Amino acid sequence: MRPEHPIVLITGASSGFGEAMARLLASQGCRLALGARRAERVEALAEELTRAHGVKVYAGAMDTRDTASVDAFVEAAAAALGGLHVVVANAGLASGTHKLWEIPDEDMEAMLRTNVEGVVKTIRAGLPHLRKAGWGHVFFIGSTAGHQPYEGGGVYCASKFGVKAMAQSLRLELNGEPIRVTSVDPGMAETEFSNVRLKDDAKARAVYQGVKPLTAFDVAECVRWCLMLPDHVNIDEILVKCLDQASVHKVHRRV
Ligand code: NDP
Ligand code: 8X3
Repeated sequence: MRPEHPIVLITGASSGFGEAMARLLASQGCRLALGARRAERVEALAEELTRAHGVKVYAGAMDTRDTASVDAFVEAAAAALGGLHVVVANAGLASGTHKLWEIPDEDMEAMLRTNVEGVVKTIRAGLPHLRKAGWGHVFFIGSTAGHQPYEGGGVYCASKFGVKAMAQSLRLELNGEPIRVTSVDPGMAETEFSNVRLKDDAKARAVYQGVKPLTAFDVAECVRWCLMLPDHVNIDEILVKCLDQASVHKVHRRV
């Protein structure tokens, strides 16, 4: 049975969706483990949330591309919090908008290692704790890019199609165990995502010009809702876009 206040581990909690999930779930009384490479950000967030909501929050540096770093973070978090019920494999990024024939190795490797390998490493480390707890929920953060490819996004889209495949495989593999598997797949949302991808703040702002995009809290709310449903309900996948985005290629702009 789902505990009233599940213990939730979130990767990529230093900004965007991960930070918003931390804020929302702390307000619901969940204990949290927050990881990212920028330790100072997650540590400050942990302090703030503990002060505001009186919940226990473990925070630490971790790099999802590195097995030892992920394993150490997950073990320390579970020890500090008394176990884990939920893993949110959120950390991810896009790097550049190169066509397939021109993408530098560095960008390709950053996306595949973080969005595919990092997700595997996170879930592989977390799952024994969910099994031990006797109840669990694994969240993948996919994307519309995992449903519909677009020019300049070949490798990012491949990584998010990969996320979809992993979520579907894991759900089959865990069938019969008390562990839910959900993929939340957002469209355009204004976070640090485009700043990281384009490495240019003005260009990043232009992505959302004239549009009312999703916020990080809209995506966090999808996670909260799936998590709080009765035990026998599993939301496999949520494809969530802002009203202005009818598809990857059709976005209404007020200019
Ligand atoms: P942000 O850039 O705001 O957040 C990304 C988070 O991932 C940061 O906390 C970052 O922390 C962390 N991260 C990146 N690489 C690593 C790593 N190697 N190890 C640990 N943490 C890492 O973007 P979003 O919140 O938008 O992105 C979150 C997820 O949502 C990603 O998987 C993204 O692909 C996906 N997504 C985003 C959409 C959007 O339009 N914004 C739409 C659909 C999906 P740090 O740099 O401190 O390590
Ligand atoms: C992020 C959304 O459209 O930039 O996954 O790929 S998009």
